[in-house]
Formats: sequence, C-alpha cells, structure tokens
Amino acid sequence: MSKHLELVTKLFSEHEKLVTKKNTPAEGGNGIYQRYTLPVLTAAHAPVHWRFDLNPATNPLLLERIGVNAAFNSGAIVWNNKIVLVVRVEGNDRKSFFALAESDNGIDNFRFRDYPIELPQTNDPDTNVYDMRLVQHEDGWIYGLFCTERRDQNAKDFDQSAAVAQCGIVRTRDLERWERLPDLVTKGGQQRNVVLHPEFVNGKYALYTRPQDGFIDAGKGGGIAWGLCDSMERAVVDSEKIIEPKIYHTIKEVKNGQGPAPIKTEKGWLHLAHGVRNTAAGLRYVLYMFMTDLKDPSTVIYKPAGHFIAPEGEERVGDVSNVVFSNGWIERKGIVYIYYASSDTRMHVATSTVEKLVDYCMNTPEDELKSHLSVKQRKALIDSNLAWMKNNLK
Ligand code: M1P
Repeated sequence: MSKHLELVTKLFSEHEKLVTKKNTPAEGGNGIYQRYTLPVLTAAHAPVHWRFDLNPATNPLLLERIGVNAAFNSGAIVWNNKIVLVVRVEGNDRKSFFALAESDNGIDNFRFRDYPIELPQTNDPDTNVYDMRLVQHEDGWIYGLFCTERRDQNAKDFDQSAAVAQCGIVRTRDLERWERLPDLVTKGGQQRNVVLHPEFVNGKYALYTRPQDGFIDAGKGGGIAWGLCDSMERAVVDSEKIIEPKIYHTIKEVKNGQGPAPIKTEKGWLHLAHGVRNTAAGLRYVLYMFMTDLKDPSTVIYKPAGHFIAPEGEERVGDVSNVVFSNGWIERKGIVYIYYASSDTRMHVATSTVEKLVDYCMNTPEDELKSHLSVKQRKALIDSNLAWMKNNLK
C-alpha cells in the first residue's frame, strides 16, 4: 500500500470510529429530561470527502482543502423510520449550508448523506442561510423555513457587518428535491426564527414569527408573534400579534424565538423556545417551554418559569459561548428527542416523554417576576414537603 493510500485509509477509519461511537445517558439530571455524554454531531462528523482532496495527483501532501468549522442548529424529522436532521454546517469560510444526517436510534450513529443540499436561489441570492425548521404540514408538503441573510443595501461602505435577516422557504416531498418559494413577506424589519405551525388554523397557514428592528438588537420587536397567511407559494403575513413577549428580568428579557414547530398533545401544544438575557459576559441563550391551547395555538395556557435547558459543562464554550439553541425535536412513540446545539458549535440530544413535558409545563410554577414572590412559591413547596416527610420518612 502506498503511503498516500495508508494515510487516506487512516482518515476514513478515524472518521468511522467517531461516527459509530455509542452514546450513553449522562449521569445526574432533574428527571424532566435525559442528557447524553457525547454530542451527536460535530464538525469532525463531516465526511472526509467533503474536506480533503483525496487524489494524490492534486493533493500529494493530503492537506485539508475545504474545512468545516461547526455543525449545529438542526431541524429534525422522522423519515423512512430514521431520524433525519437538517444540519447547519458552517465551513471555515463562515458560510453555513444545509446537509442531512440520519440515524436509526436518534441518539448516535448520525451519518451525513454524500452531498449537502443545493439550495435553489431566488432573484436575490442568499449570502448565508441557517437554522432550518422542518415541518410536515397537513397540506402534504414538508416545508423548510430558514433564515436567509444578505448584506444591508443601505449600509455604508465602511460597515461590512450590517445585515438583513429574512425568512426563506423551501418545500419537498422526499427530502431530495427542494423547491424554493419566495421569501416570507412581513411588515417587520428583520425576521429570524420563523416557524410554520403543522396544521391549518381557520383554513390558513399559521406562522410563528419574531419581528425585530435590527439584525442583533430586537428593538421594539423581539417577542414570538403569530400570523396567518393564505398561501406558502406567496407567503405574506399582514399582521403579527405578539403571543410570547420578552419580559424584564426573566430569561427572555432581550429577545426570544420559537424553536421547532410545536408538538400536539391531548392537553395542548408543547412549545420549545429560546430566551436571551444580557450579562457582563455577553448574551446568554437558554431553552424554555410553554404550552398553547389545542384549538387556538395563539393562546399561551401554561408558562413554566425559567429555563428548561441551560448550557452546562463543555456546552458552555464554543464559537459563541454560553448558548443553547434548538430548532429541531421529534416525537416517536411518546418519546421526545430534543436536538439542541451548544455555543453555535455542535449538536446534542436530550430525551424526555410527552407525559413528562406536559407535566413539566402544567405543574412548574410561573415566573412571578419578583424575588419575594419566588420565595413564597418555594416556601409553599417546603411547607408541604416537611409535612409529607414528617408523616412518611422515619
Ligand atoms: O448565536 C446565538 C444564536 O443567535 C441567533 O439567534 P437569535 O436570532 O434569537 O438572536 C441565531 O443566529 C442563531 O443561529 C444563533 O445560534
């Protein structure tokens, strides 16, 4: 075997070892969900043939040619009995693109397909695309709503970071052929975190939006809004009503955003979202949950206080530290697989059940917005526990 072939074989076998590593439940936890010891996807999971030119004639030194920096913020869907993630893969050139990775058990052995998705373009080509939410809609299509980012045309020459974020839309029937539809039109300045509700509401498509004034700054916007539109082929939302606002001194005081599409349960729609607060060390992103009414998903009926998942241990550090973000979860036979990214770098899974998540939403006290009221809540729990302990523990 030539030296070159030896090195190539080593690259493949190391990659294979990584991809097939067994993931195991992590110790500890709060009973609400189960974390796992390993990330489900990292930059190193990107196939060898995406990164290296394997031909000795054009790459005799076997150098990496097109590096991958991160694999994060993934949409999720069950397809042909597999759990499929539409991953935000970011190259070393900072451009994100979408690629499908699939696994039988949803916990480990996620493997990228041979090619990333070639996203069709509109007349106004995307500079960057990210954070796709996959939704199997009752109209029969699978929709992918994502953020499309372009340079702000009004920005001065010296300002090379001003951007405009909008909601791009694709649809597919097989996760192979993707049809690009016109971007969503709303009245707000910028849109990220737009999510399609899986069912028609009053005969219309329903969308969770997140109007905001600036690219990073929410300004007067920044809450999760609700809007209806007649068609996804020319999606226009005329009016956005804030249903989940940002609130002072909470985990979502700066802004928030709908995560994946909600999961339908007998008690209402389960929602996963992210909330952002400010700190001396920069923004902190956590995941939180709420529930909406079964018949009217624009009405919030339960809002457990505080975070559901916050960055922990190694999750706290990455390209954008102190961030957890989710735009994908799936429910299979009552088990919920929550796919979340840490610090804009890698993907993890946490598992729970519909039963536990509904219990969590319905029975976790709401945020009373004042320290002394939080103490009151806790005192009620302590009182009742002390009485129970007296009667039941010897
Ligand atoms: O860097 C953290 C996240 O920031 C953005 O989320 P939001 O629009 O709520 O601020 C997104 O760019 C997201 O991709 C990223 O993970």
